[in-house]
Amino acid sequence: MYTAHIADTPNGKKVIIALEEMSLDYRVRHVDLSAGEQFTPEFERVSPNNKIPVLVDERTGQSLFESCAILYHLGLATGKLVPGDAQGREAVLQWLFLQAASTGPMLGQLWWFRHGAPERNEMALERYTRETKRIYGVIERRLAVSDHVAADEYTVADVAFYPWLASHDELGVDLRDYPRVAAWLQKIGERPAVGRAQRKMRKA
Ligand SMILES: N[C@@H](CCC(=O)N[C@@H](CS)C(=O)NCC(=O)O)C(=O)O
Repeated sequence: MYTAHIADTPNGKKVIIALEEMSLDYRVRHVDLSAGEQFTPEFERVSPNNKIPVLVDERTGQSLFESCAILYHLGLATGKLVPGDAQGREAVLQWLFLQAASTGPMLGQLWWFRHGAPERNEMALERYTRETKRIYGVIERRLAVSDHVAADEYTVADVAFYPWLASHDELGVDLRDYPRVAAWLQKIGERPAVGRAQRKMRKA
């Protein structure tokens, strides 16, 4: 049994998608970010960077922070959504790092400057829009040579990118410019585990 400490954000969503895909037993604990629950001493003990998500394995007491580390851990623990060979796993890792280090922060900043900032900031909007579109372009080109982000099979790298790239409307990205991303989003969105995760998130 796992406890997933999350909020309804792309980083929270990807952990729930992975738990559903791997048919694991878990419960959700919602962290109220606007109330500052991420800064309580209790939460800081499991998340030193004061961010969701955190996954706790209730059997062993092990806790993990950083969504892509959580996805990779679950993949190795279950043998699901990670390739069986070392080269394939390293391919997955490089895309997970790219997602966590670049896609999340850049799209996250664009989201904030579009929906959270108290004042309109043209320079920030221009900078993060350009970077966001560049990242959609990276994945568009990637999907021209492979059916999935990291490999020819569905892996945790697809799970990591999915909730971020699915936010295209909120980010002002027109998917007609990225037809392969659009088709990939549709295919993943139709997976039963992804549907279950979306319903779980709405209830969390
Ligand atoms: N690189 C981290 C990013 C986590 C992150 O940014 N979490 C956000 C929600 S999506 C958060 O907890 N924000 C609360 C805050 O910044 O105070 C990961 O992938 O887990």
